[in-house]
Amino acid sequence: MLLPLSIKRVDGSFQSSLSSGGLVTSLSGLTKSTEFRWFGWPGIEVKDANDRELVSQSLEEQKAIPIFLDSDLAHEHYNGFSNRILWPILHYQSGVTFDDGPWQAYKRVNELFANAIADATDSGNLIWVHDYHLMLLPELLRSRLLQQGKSCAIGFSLHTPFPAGDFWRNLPVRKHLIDGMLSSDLIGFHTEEYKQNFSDTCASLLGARTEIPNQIQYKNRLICIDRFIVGIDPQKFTDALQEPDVQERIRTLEERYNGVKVIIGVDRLDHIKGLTQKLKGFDAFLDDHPELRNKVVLIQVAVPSREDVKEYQELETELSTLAGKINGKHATPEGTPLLYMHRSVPFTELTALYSVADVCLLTSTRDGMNLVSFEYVACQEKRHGVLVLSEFAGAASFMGQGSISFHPANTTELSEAIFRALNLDPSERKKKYEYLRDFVNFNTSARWGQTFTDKLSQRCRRPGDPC
Ligand code: ADQ
Repeated sequence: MLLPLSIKRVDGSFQSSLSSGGLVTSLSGLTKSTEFRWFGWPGIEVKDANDRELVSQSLEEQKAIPIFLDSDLAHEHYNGFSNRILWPILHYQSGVTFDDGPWQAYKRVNELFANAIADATDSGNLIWVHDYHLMLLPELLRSRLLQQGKSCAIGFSLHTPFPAGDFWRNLPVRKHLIDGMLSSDLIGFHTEEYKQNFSDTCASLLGARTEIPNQIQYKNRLICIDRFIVGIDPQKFTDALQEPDVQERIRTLEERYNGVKVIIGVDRLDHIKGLTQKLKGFDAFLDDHPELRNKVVLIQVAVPSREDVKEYQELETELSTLAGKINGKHATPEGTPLLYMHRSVPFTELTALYSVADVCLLTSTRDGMNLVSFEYVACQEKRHGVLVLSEFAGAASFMGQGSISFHPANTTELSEAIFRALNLDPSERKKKYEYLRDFVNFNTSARWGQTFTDKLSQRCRRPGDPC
């Protein structure tokens, strides 16, 4: 729903820059191979008509078209419903309270998107809707296009898990949302499991027919569903590693950590990333292996995220406290075992950190895919570092053979997984690494986008054909 760009007012004008996050990473990779226009909220309130024109102009070069929203409406939609109600349900978090106000804002924003996109679209265009913020959009869009006599194929991609039917039922508006999605021609999920959960839910909640794999029949329409492997642009990382400033930074970090094994973690500061579990697991590992004191460091980058939401502020407080306790318990005059960085780091630093790390530790309690795992692999050609990946990250369903898997809430298992990763023999590391490298290099974001849009244009040409 947000444009993949942040807008800033500078000296009476507006400047845009690319924002961070998994969806941005995958869609940016796609710009190499596909021509498209982005529609989305620019992230700031712009009331004045002249200013709106300036914002539109500043986005023209990136082929981005702003959909302007009042800040209260945007806040209720984005933080109120999408991130406080829908996001936790999609990630199996219990204790969510439903409020009608945010739900009305969610509906309104989806309507505003439908109006803007329908007006700007020509018959025959492919429309690709992204993520949980816009689940009602396919239905609203289809009816507006119909009113305007336009015919376009609509695709929808969900970047989060889709939970098992019984969990999804917790949401009072559960039927409206999947009904909205079902006006698409093609719906993409990250894994087979999410796809199957969605299909089962459509059958049980809406009575849709789902006997034929990968297709749903509902309200006299045929909707195709499939799994598409979202990826990154690995070349961007291999190119960055050749840059003199990145190489210099790698040398500095290697000197600094000479004789010390580095574990890296990079996550948005979000409950689903299992950061509390990660820190507790690392604490258990340090308890279990006093002989490794001063020989292992965990560098955890926790990228600030959704800072307007109370639950995220509370999580940040909890993590800083926990990080302090761990260092208080295990630090020596020679050093601290945990470097907890609550900030965004520049791309140069990110690639250097990925490159010098012996292990990448990702502990998601649930995660649609997890692209950090892909990025780490893309930076490890020389070192053959080990990926320790929670079984609850979507990526684990493809990367299992090349990584070490564990249950994030089991601190003993987590501690053992870290120990195993640090002690894996070079031939096994190489074998695992090569498996992951081939997977990441094949399943690029460009391939993901191409596969999805090819299939969507097929639906456009032959809507009644089986999927
Ligand atoms: P995210 O939850 O944001 O994405 P993830 O897939 O791990 O999670 O991607 C995070 C991205 O942010 C990575 O590409 C990373 O490089 C980038 N990033 C991290 N720190 C950064 C920084 N300081 N500056 C800029 N970029 C930074 C959601 C879902 C995931 C799913 C993706 C894609 O939650 O499960 O994999 O979308 O579908």
